[in-house]
Amino acid sequence: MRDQILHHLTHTQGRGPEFATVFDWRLAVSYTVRDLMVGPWVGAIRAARDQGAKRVYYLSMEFLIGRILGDAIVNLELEPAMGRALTLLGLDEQVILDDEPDAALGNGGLGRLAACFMESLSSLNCPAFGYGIRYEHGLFRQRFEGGQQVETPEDWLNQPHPWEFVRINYSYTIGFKGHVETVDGRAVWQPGESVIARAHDTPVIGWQGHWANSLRLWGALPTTLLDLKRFNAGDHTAAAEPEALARTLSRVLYPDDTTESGKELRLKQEYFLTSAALQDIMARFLAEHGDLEMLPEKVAIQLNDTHPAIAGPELIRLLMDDHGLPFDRAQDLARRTLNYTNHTLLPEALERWSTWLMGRVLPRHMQIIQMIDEDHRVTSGRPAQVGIVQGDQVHMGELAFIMASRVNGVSALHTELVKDTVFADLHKLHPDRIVNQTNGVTPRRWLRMANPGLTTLLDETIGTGWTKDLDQLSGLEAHAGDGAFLDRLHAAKRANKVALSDGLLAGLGVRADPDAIFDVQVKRMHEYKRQLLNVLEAIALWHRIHESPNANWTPRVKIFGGKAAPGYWLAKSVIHLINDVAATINNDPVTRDLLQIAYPPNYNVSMAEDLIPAADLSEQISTAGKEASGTGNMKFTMNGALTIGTLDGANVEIREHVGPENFFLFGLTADEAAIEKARPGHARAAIEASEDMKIALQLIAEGRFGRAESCYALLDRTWNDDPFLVASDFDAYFTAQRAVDRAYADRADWDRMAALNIARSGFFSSDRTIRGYMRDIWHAEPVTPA
Ligand code: 6GP
Repeated sequence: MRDQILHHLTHTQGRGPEFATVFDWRLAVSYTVRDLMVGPWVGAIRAARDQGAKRVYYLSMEFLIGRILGDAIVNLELEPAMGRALTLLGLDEQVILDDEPDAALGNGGLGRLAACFMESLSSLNCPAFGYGIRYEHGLFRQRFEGGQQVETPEDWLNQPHPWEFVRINYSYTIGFKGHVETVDGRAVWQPGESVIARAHDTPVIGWQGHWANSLRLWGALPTTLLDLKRFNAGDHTAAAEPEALARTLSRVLYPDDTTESGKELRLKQEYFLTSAALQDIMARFLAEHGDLEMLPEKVAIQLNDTHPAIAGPELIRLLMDDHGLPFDRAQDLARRTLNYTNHTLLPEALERWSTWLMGRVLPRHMQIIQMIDEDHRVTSGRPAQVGIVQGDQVHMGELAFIMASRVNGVSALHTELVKDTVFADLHKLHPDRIVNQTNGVTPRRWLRMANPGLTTLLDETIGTGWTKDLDQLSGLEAHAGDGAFLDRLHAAKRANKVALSDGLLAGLGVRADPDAIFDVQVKRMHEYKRQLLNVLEAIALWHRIHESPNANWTPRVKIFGGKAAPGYWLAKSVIHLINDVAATINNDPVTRDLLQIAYPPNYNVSMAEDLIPAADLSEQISTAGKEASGTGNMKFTMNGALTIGTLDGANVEIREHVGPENFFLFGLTADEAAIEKARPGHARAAIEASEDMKIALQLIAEGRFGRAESCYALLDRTWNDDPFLVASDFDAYFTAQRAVDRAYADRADWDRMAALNIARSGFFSSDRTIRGYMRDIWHAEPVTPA
């Protein structure tokens, strides 16, 4: 290992050890590890082809991968050899690992789920490709200035990315605009613009290195590099225009989470990904099987939300216009090949494009969409309001549904709500189409890699088998009454808390006592996720401590993390409020040993890997009915945090699995929330009824935490509208938090509950989820390499 690292340092990086920087070493280490991925990778691709296996294709506008090196070391089981090699070279492993920028090609849950799925697909030997866009700039970096979020561009590709292989021979032309002609009775689309999509492959290595699939990300290139005529005429800037135009397609990730952006560039990005992926899929399929009728038998395509929903019309277009199939055959084959996952019910996230824009950017697809819509109307006898094209809008949800074999929700509750709300009419027409696949997360990254202390304890207590069969964690049940085991569990958690306190939190100037409750809410900033409820509780608690400073308070460190979409000013004003409240409370001599608030900026996958293993309490407090599933909630549970949460998304299933006595439940149910929201004056009535809530709002309005003006809109919305029922749930939340205080004070009992949370978290492995997709949706089988 040491020699390989030195070899790559010299021959790949072109550096002598005495001149090498951390970056040089990190690349040399990465190439050394990558070398070990290539064998299984090529073997997997060969085995899938030789055995004529069905392939799974996961189309996603987002892959929120994070760092790759540490994960690859874990999956290839290179520890402790790597540790020894680096010691021999005089290098600090943590410094090397931390040098890698996060691959942040996603916003939040949907993108991180895609990354967990890629890892599980490889760990389960399921032949698969992930298809996405190779954004030059991933999710923006977040800083705080005067407590307010400031965004700066992210530039992970400013340096060589050691994990990818550029495939110049896998390039496809992607057209836009232009017009459609009819030649010999066949439609011929003459695009007015085109770009090249070029493949960049990253191997995704599965657990124990038996299998690796490809994450194939498309970069955009111009069809002509340079307008030479203009260049020679001296107009150098204009000469580069075609290049600049094409490159914008893969330049930036849209920073919206669960909101639709409605921009022409976004539609073009979605089509760019989808068309490149489908052309690639068809090329591979046709090389292996001549017969188009075999498509559904050999290809399963999963659409990660509606972002790639143009796949329906695109696949029909390829089958009709390139391969000469009639519409009915093409549509039938496409539908039997495609599936769609819905990730949110929020109305602002349901993608809609004007027929005008769709017709202008993708004229042939607009025709095909109308054919699909008309065919569906005739064959299903559907009511008028159910169509894809409604008025002058193309509804991508309806399009995805109508063109899918299976439509799935991401938790049991969410799937029922999908049936009852957004797709109620279509569900009645196609009662077997909607199925549930509750989300999961990969235990390799989120437990074995992120929490080495707990991993050692687990390995020593129940063996290492849990890593690939997370249900084996149930073996811990037998130890939940064992004092020595619980002491070790406590010590492992405490060590993570000390590391967090001395590292990230100390860097922020927050004094975090490792024996306080570490209470963590990390996720995108969104009104429905109710970070506002959490910070209002902090204010009310602060006030209560002041009223009786000598009461028996349980010390608490509240930790927030998350980014707001740049245009989402309400979410941004919550960030501002949290930072202002922290500045006041953290320096209060009366309460500072009892309550601290930390909001480290730029929450990302790497920060999650530090925060989650150090958490005692997981905040999952969305308004019931709004969080489709959640996946952070599962990571916390696996790492032995207890949850305070509503009956929302996968919280419902987490509570069922860990047992209601090991979960702090509060708040309205989804049904109750819907009724409460419809009640006129609910916000004001709830506030009037809650002393603590009233005081918290009053302290903000008085300017106790800095300029109150910056909060007026927020206060106004809470008083008059409160669409996410912060006020209605406030007292229940406050009371549940006091139950948490009491429970935490009984250390042995808390540790026992934490142990049971871990022991019963096996269901939430993404391996279980992927097996469910393979069985119920893709009808795909694992493959053994030769
Ligand atoms: C998220 C959901 O909000 C979250 O509840 C779920 O766990 C996650 O998807 C994975 O299924 N949705 C998004 O991130 C999103 O952008 C369009 O939805």
